[in-house]
Amino acid sequence: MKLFVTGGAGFIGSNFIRHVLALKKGYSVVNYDKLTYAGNLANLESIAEDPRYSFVRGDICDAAAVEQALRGCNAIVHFAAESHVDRSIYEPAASIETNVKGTFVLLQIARKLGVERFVHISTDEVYGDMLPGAFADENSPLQPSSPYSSSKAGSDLLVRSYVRTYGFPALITRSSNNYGPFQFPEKFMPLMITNALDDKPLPIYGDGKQQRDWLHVEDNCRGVVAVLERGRIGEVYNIGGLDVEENLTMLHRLLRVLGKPDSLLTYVKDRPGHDRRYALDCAKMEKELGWKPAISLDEGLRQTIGWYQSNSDWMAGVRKGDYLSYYDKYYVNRDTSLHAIADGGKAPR
Ligand code: NAD
Ligand code: TDX
Repeated sequence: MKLFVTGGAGFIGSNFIRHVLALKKGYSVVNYDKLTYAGNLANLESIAEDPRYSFVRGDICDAAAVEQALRGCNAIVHFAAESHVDRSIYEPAASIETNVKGTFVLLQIARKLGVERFVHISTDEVYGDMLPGAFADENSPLQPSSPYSSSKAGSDLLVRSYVRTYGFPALITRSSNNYGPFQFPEKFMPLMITNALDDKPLPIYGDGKQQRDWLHVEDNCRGVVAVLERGRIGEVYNIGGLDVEENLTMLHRLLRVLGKPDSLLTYVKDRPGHDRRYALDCAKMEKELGWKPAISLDEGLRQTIGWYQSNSDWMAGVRKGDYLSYYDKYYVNRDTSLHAIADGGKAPR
């Protein structure tokens, strides 16, 4: 099986490539990635010399480049995306371009070249807010709230239309919040862990009572392989950690494992349109594919914190340049920047 992985230099994609090469002897992987701010080849150092692995730098919106790189591959696992909700609120254009148009380009070329299976990686955010106590199953309505989640929902619908209209062999996974090694420190878990390690404030949006379902990235990778190999064409599969926590509770858990004081916690201006609760019903994955999460939150948090503690070089490599200006603009000067967005203008540079 020759796999074409898009976005393989990002957080989940790089974990997925290492997972597949370690566990699936008959697989080779072409990693196709634009290397945006979130793409980092250092994530793949451990397998860079594996003869079953190759890397092509390219944009999924570039049809000619996709066609050239995709030739000879049997299947696609499509991770590439602008994946951060906050950035999609501050600068929505890139999310729409990559997540919607990029997925369209991939579908077109994959159909032209006769790709046998296409796994589209989506998110629980397409379901929008869940009411207290409620869980989204695969038939729940799509009610996305942010430019990011609406662009992902748009790409899911495009995939669905290709299955229905052209008989294209695609499947969709929708996972909850992933955490684990190699996650870029703009997302909750790595941002809080790395700030806490430096005794910097931990910025909680709004009242911190929003709920998220947390999934270790390794469990997600195992789920994606199950869908790739055994999922039914045209189906959607929810992949969640079955562990829904309030952000504040999660922060306290992190602080306990890190041995850091609660006084680091700081309330900051809320994310506009902030979804209150995500929660997934994952019975289909268990019933059809025998998958359920195997890594408990306690174990996953200890392992993840340990990874950040022992990979300070990796952290120093990503927490510089653009990341520092991003942090400055949206955390240090958060009120001014968010007011400017609310006023309809762009935040000052
Ligand atoms: P990430 O931001 O860490 O990585 C995205 C990767 O895509 C980067 O390597 C980047 O360089 C690449 N990329 C971006 N635009 C591209 C383009 N136009 N052409 C080619 N490559 C491009 O993202 P992630 O957290 O690893 O998420 C991967 C996928 O999983 C995304 O589709 C995301 O929507 C989905 N997802 C993520 C989570 C999560 O918790 N992180 C949860 C559910 C679903
Ligand atoms: O500094 C912060 N403070 C804070 O309170 C950050 C970065 C986040 N938060 C809150 C917002 C959310 O309620 O923590 C929660 C998690 O935030 P993110 O890590 O930004 O994740 P989320 O918005 O839930 O989206 C994630 O899960 C679904 C991924 O980023 C998406 O790619 C995925 O589709």
